[in-house]
Amino acid sequence: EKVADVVIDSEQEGFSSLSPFGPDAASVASSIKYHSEFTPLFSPEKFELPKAFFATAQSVRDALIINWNATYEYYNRVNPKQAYYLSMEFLQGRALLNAVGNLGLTGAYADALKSLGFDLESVATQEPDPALGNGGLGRLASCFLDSMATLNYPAWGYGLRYKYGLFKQRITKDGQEEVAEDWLELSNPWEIVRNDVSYPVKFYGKVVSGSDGKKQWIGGEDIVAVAYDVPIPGYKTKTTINLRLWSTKAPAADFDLSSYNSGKHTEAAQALFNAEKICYVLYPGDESNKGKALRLKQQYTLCSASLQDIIARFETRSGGSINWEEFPEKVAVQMNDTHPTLCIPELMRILMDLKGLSWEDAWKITQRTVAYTNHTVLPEALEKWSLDLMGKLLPRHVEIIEMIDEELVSTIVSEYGTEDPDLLKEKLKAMRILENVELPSAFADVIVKPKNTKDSKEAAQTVVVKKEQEEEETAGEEVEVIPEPTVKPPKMVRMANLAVVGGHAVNGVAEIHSEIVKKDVFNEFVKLWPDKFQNKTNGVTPRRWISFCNPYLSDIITSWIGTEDWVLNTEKLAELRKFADDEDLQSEWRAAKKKNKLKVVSLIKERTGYTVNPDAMFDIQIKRIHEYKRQLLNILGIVYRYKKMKEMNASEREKTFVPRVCIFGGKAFATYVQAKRIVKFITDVGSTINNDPEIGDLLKVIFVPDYNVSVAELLIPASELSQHISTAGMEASGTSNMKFSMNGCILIGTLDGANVEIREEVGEENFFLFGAKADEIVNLRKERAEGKFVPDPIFEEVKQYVRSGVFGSNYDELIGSLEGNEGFGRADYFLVGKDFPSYVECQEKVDEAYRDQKRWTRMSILNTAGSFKFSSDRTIHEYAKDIWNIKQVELP
Ligand code: B1H
Repeated sequence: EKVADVVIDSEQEGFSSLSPFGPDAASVASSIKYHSEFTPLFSPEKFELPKAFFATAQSVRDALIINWNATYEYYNRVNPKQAYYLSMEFLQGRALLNAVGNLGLTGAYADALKSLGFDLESVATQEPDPALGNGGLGRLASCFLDSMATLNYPAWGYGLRYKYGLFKQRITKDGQEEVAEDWLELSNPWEIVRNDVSYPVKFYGKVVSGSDGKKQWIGGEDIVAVAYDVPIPGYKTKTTINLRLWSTKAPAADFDLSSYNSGKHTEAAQALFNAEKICYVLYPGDESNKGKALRLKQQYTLCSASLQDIIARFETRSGGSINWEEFPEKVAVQMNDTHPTLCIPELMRILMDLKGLSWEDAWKITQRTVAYTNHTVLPEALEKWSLDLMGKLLPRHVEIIEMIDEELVSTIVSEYGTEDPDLLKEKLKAMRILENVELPSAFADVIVKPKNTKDSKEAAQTVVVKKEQEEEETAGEEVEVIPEPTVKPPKMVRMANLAVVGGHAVNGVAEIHSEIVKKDVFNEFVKLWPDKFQNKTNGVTPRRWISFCNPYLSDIITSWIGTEDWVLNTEKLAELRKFADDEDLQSEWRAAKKKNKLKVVSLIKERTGYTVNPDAMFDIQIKRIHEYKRQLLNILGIVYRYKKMKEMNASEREKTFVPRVCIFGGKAFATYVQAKRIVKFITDVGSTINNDPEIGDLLKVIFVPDYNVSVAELLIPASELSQHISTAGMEASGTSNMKFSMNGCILIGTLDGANVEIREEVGEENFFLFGAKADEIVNLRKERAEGKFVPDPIFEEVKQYVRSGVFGSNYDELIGSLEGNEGFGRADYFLVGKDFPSYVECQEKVDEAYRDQKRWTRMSILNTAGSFKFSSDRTIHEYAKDIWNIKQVELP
């Protein structure tokens, strides 16, 4: 209980044996007590739950910092090639149980807290869940950090420290309501602010040329990015890597003291606010131009600060003899989607303007350093920035991007020649980085006036329709009349194209997705550079997603396999296969599921007020609310089931249907109107069904508000059926599908994203498949557009039932979007109507399988046993070998 207990002598001990206190419960308890006294968060007299959490976290942090320092020192000494994962999102989830679990101190902390009158689990739930991400993309980044540390890869994450995470979701009678998520309110015990690690970042201004011809960017607005480090411990290793998050502030000189003293207090602090607001929220609404500019500032801040930091480290470790050609041998930068694509022009700028390299050398280095992961093929999600906006905010970067675009045009022209102008035009249209921008002057004459191609027809559509008279005059003639557009389409920068051109590797995140990337989205680039394109099927960390969130199941796995090695070597899970029919394993397996379900029964009661039956099948769909993920298909399936129930008498009903608790969770983007309608509809259906005394426990529909990582950690272990039912070809991978499968949950899904590979691994008889295939979708949409689609009568029946007002009114827009209803929608773009019959039929098969609990448990065991491929350890090994070219470095 004395400070002296935590004194460390690093000189004598060497790094490996450093620990702030012994691993026994008594030492841990004294460290917690020490922090409860000396960490000034709460008034000293109260040692209650919130304070117990902070004191415990501070004590764990001591251990992490020691390992962090040791790791940093060691990397500095051996100077290995290091990978940097740049991401606008990290969805870390709570850190306490993960940290003590990875440190192997769970037992010691549980006992220590018990001796102080607390239990570890309740202490852990005091931690705010930092939501610095939207969904799968951010959570993937966090799983990757866990695997990098666990596998001893020298790698870091770089992101932004948003003051407010993704909004807190409230569910009211009007649907979703968003409330600011002030996760830092009580401070964040895991971060270490590095006031000495800060970099200037600038915006606006102008570019000037020096007498030596060198370009120099003079910024118009200057801010400072400050590093906040979050230690990331590996599992059963001393390696503790870093997640460096940038926060923004104004340079000290920007506080206008004389204005302040003359009474203009707000004006005096304007610059401070302007700088700080960059990191206020995760995804600033970008409907307005100001919102767009802010998001672009965020992206640039991440890229600029991270690269300055990486370069400074490279220079330090080069020890005075800097050879820039070696940069790609020491540094790999992975761009998590296109959000950090400004890395490319920023690295070029730094190398040329600040370090004096030539364009050619800088370009070679940049290309060898960066790589890009694509996470979506939805056209509306492929980022584009207005060239005007970017030109104002980042004038030098736009010059560099124009130059990259010009070199690309040159490559395309020399590859395809100029004989066939139509072909050339097509290639340029697909590949150029700049959109709606004239060809660089050097190429202006290369392309002769095109014939009346499909393209020029498209252009004509945006234009005032030609007079009929004119059309008559030209009918049947070969003369081409290309009308002048009246409104010029906006000039845009296509970030994905820039990322493909500027990086040495491009990867998709599941096999089918990577194929679509190659066949569709970047097909023209694949023809130019086939070797750039790869697949890296996503994975999830088995530490957080089985071991820590599902201790009941983990104990069973360990006792049947005979070792807990499977946490690191997930292929050992396959050994469960031989016990799939063993009655003892089966009954233990079911008992564990039941215990997890009971926790969710309490969660549901607490969050929604509904009481659900733990013996019913738990059927779960949790993910961002999006039309392509088709929560609407799920809820309409439930509505149909309810209608059928209502048509039966009680005994028929019980014979026909397996009791189910259908659980939804997920947030709709605040301005995504249709997604918010879906949330409202689900909750409306829930309030009708859940209060129908005829139905009772046979069917319940629950919307768990404020879905986040912590809620997922409770729901996934408790789930028996989970839904991954996107329109085929639209979900790049999905990662919750992997978590569910690992936890012995059976999937119902389409052949989309990682579902395809999960089904291959667990066996097709252990996966409920339905729906149209990805390669059929284009034709199906075409048929619809041509009015050839004949909806199945049961789809008409279910829509009619909704319209009859059973669940309330006002679903015209929602149901209208599933029909070719002018004014409302996209004529069922996501093919809910097409897949509805096969979905309903598949759900009948689910009921049938569930009735046979032996069969169901076998399927469940075989899911866990077959999920080993989906460990992010496997994924990270692949990135390390195929893209980053980094080696594992174990601390001595
Ligand atoms: C995924 C995103 C995403 N793909 C834009 N794309 C964002 C795009 O804030 N933004 O602008 C945020 C996120 N997220 C997801 O990535 C895919 O939909 C999943 O299928 C995939 O599993 C996940 C991880 O690869």
